[in-house]
Amino acid sequence: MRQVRVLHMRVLAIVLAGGEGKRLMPLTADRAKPAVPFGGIYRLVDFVLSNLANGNYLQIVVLTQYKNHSLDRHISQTWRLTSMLGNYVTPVPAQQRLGPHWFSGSADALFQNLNLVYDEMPEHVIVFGADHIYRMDPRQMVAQHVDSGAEVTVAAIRQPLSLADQFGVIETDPAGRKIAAFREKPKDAVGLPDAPDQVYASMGNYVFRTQAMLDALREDALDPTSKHDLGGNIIPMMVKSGSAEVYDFADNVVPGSTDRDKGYWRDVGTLDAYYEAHMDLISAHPVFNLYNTQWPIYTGHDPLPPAKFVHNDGDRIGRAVDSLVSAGVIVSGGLAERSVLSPGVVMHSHSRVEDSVLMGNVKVGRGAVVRRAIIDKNVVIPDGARIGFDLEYDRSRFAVTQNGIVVIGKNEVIER
Ligand code: ADQ
Repeated sequence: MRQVRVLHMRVLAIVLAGGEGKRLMPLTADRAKPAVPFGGIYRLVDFVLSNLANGNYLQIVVLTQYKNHSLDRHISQTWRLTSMLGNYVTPVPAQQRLGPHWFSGSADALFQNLNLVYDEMPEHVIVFGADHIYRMDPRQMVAQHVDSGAEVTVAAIRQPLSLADQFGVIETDPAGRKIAAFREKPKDAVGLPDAPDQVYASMGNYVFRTQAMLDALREDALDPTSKHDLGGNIIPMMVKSGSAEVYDFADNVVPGSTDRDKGYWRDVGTLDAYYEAHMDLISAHPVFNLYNTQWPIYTGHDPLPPAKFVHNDGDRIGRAVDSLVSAGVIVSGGLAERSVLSPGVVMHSHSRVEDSVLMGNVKVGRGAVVRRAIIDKNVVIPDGARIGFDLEYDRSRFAVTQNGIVVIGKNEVIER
């Protein structure tokens, strides 16, 4: 009965994809954070869009703003749905509809695009972020939201207390799901009663009753002191009015998921988190399983020839082990270990790539060695270069993260 009711609800999905992603620089130097490539062939935005599409929510608008060209192109080319059944995934760039200013925060982005909501007049609106790696069946969250009668439902997951200042932190009433307090990125959070080293963190995914969302956004728009931020202003406002509930991500069951990857969710907001999420993909029993065909992650890329491994002879090795290797890759007498090789990567003789993420068309010269690095598109590593060995030297020319990962930006020219 519950399923039938939920299936017949009119639901509009809005994906917030305007984030600048400052902490992912240089990967976000000329693309929006949700357009950052991930896992060889994907872009970050593909994960949320796949979750919505697999959940059969197929009226989707994607709000973009910052450096949106590659994001708009990716969405328009990859996410073309047949419009015959009224389905669409539409990128909507900031348009200054309400005056000569860009979006000031995520709530302002919604407010400036309310015409999209009026066009559909849905009963409920799903508002999801665009920069997380996870599988989630959004129908289960919508079902709880509809059943409970909440004005807003916020998806939440347990996270380490030490990361509390990166998240919206939720306190529930002792009886369960009602949100008693919501604080955006608090510096003084305390742990949960049953786990003092953990907090309950907002995933930045919300389901709103449409009218409640409209009322809250209008009230917020009139407040000159507001930052017009969903986590900072709208959700705390709705918590005060007493009908905000939490959806526990631990309850979400995705078809085909294993004990190992159930409940997997990564905010890849920093370079180290982005790197670690890649390492989660590559082991023999990955913590995040890209190969779950019951809940596929969709994307699109050029029709490339199959990956090829040559020159496995004498003192040369043309091989990749414990790695993800995309189409169009040529490993010619080089060795890749525990790495992600994106389409068009070429490794030449005697080269080695270890524990690294190589994006599209990276060329690794003869005898070059790359260790613990993220190399953005089109970079050419010269013959004999060594990346990731002398971090002081690397720091003088590239970004090096707190954990010692060397990051080389798109198209950068490298001297040996
Ligand atoms: P943050 O990710 O820090 O925290 P924010 O920078 O607003 O919040 O980004 C949220 C989403 O909105 C991202 O997908 C981003 O791309 C997008 N976005 C940001 N500004 C936008 C704009 N002006 N227009 C369109 N899209 C925009 C949020 C919540 C926290 C929660 C974490 C979980 O505020 O409460 O814990 O997400 O990662």
